[in-house]
Amino acid sequence: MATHQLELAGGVATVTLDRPDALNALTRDSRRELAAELRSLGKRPDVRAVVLTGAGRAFCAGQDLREEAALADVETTIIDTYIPVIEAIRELPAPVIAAINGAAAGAGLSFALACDWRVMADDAVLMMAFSNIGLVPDSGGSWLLPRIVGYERAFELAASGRRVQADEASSLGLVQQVVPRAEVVSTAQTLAASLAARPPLAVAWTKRLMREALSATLGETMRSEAAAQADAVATADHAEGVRAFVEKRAPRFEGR
Ligand code: T3D
Repeated sequence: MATHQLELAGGVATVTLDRPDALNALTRDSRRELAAELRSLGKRPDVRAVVLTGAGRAFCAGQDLREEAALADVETTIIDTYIPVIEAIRELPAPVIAAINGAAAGAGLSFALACDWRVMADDAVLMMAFSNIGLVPDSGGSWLLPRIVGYERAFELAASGRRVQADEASSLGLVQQVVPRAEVVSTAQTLAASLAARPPLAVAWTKRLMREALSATLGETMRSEAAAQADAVATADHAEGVRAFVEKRAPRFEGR
């Protein structure tokens, strides 16, 4: 049985984790299938934005604590099945928007934090659940969280394992929008559609530049920008953008 669903509409791919009876908790298979799906979407020029969400009342409860194989060879499991999901989100050229429809806990929260934008349901909770069961953050949680909220808040959230409600998540900058639960996916899809109408190469290169800048120097970043700008200037979308500006009309970007 499929562990997620995929819907494509107007350049927007919506990936829905689909194990609602287990709060979309992650199994080896579900992680492998999700990483493969995201990598495959990354190769499709017709996919210009991705929404990641969960079926039922949760976004993702992290590792499925009832999966029998869970504790076997954890280091290899993390390297082989968790990290590829995070890397697929980060390396996907199109923006990835998390539509946090319900609880996001443990690695499920790490998946959301790896996304480029987060929309959260007003009754959802975020939880660095790892320490509640004697574990440490994984799937990039130790790297992502301090970069979003600063070291002290990240440490407190991870060490306490407490629930973070939507208003606090918003004030900490953990999520960018809070909306009623019934609107969380449509809000993310509307934003995704607006991003899908933007010049896809410029958006993809902007994502890459800013991601890389998080662990690069100013000098390195400015040189990467210069190289990317040389590529951007040569695109048909740049020519179309300038033409549309001069002709006072909306541009039509084709991704080349
Ligand atoms: O081993 C390795 O691979 C290492 C890597 C680990 C990565 C990780 O992600 S570790 C973190 C694992 N996740 C958690 O510890 C989260 C556990 N869940 C919760 O804290 C809460 O359930 C939630 C905050 C997610 C939601 O709370 P709430 O109050 O809305 O729901 P609930 O009543 O706690 O849970 C509802 C049901 O879902 C319940 O089952 P039941 O009693 O109705 O039969 C609960 O056991 C089940 N459930 C929730 N989370 C998980 C789960 N079942 C399996 N695995 C889960 N992670």
